[in-house]
Amino acid sequence: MSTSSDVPTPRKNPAMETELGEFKTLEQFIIEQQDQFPHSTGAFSRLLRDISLAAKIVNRDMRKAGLIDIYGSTGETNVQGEVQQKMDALAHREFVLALRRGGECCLIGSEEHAEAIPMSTTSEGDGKYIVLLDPLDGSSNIDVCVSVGTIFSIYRLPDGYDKEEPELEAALQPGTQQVAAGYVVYGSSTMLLYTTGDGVNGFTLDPSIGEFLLSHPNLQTPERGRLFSINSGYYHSFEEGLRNYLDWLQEYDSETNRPAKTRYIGSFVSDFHRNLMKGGIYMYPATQGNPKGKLRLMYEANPMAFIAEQAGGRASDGRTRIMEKEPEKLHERTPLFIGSEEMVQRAEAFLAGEPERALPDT
Ligand code: AHM
Ligand code: MG
Repeated sequence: MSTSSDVPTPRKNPAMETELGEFKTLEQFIIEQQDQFPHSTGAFSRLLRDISLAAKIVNRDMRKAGLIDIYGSTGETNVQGEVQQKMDALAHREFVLALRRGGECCLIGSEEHAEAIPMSTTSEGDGKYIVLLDPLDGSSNIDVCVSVGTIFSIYRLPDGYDKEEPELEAALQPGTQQVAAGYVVYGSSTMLLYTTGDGVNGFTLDPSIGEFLLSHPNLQTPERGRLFSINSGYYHSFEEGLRNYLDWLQEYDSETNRPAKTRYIGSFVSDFHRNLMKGGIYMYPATQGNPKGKLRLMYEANPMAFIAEQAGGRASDGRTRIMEKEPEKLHERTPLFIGSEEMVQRAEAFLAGEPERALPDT
């Protein structure tokens, strides 16, 4: 016969509930970071809060895709000549609204808008930041329930520009000038990762309390990985060095843990995020259809390069470090090789026609 002492104590079910106090919220984390800078005005913290708020709204809407009318295209094409999805337009709108309302941003560059958008804000904010973003990367995947994301990059308005009417040139800064960058992946869970140049921290959205909670502090990516992500449908238009690298990855060699494994979702944020966590390389090189690569330097390559480097990884266009490229246009494209340090270095060696080139760590 059972006694009261046999009754099992209810155990916390981590799948159902988040213990308050167990995790720091994004807001708490931002304020703690801000406190390290005694002269900080809090403007940057408010800017991050505005971005995370827009991300939560986009997340909420996306979770209802299929039930409300946000599937499919708007019938318009964006500045790159690509079909604009309804969710692209909606995400763009939410981020612009949140940033305008917040008042800390004076200029937005968005993949979904041909021109840079001056905020001309009348609110209380300082308006000294420039935000460049891809509001919804991989949006053609929404209709089939595949993970998509938002990518953002933050710069300071350089001296000499008027925050009321900043010219587009103010946004054309190399990636090394970023004060912060991050992304949100709307996947099986929703995560926001960002860096301010002092490591990478990841936050997972707890939908029951509507807060991003610090789940992945000081994230580091493996130096070597086993995953490679590329659209190999374009194999025959790749340059010879790249084809040789892909062939090398697929050879059998137990000592170097080959063959590597292919993983390609076709949603850059999701491919990048998986490779960051597990170790791997993402490549979007020049192809016949996109001779300068497909991804955008300012909205996709620079922010992810900042994250990759801060997590111990590497990013280049195959020859030049991404963050050192001088931008000429807001919407310019670049080839991109990004991920685990050793894999990106080896890709660069193959592209240079020197596959045997000693890598610093081998
Ligand atoms: P998007 O920003 O318009 O969504 O385009 C970028 C996307 C990336 O997410 C993805 O990696 C790539 O395009 C896929 O291109 P492809 O279908 O040529 O492989
Ligand atoms: Mg994109």
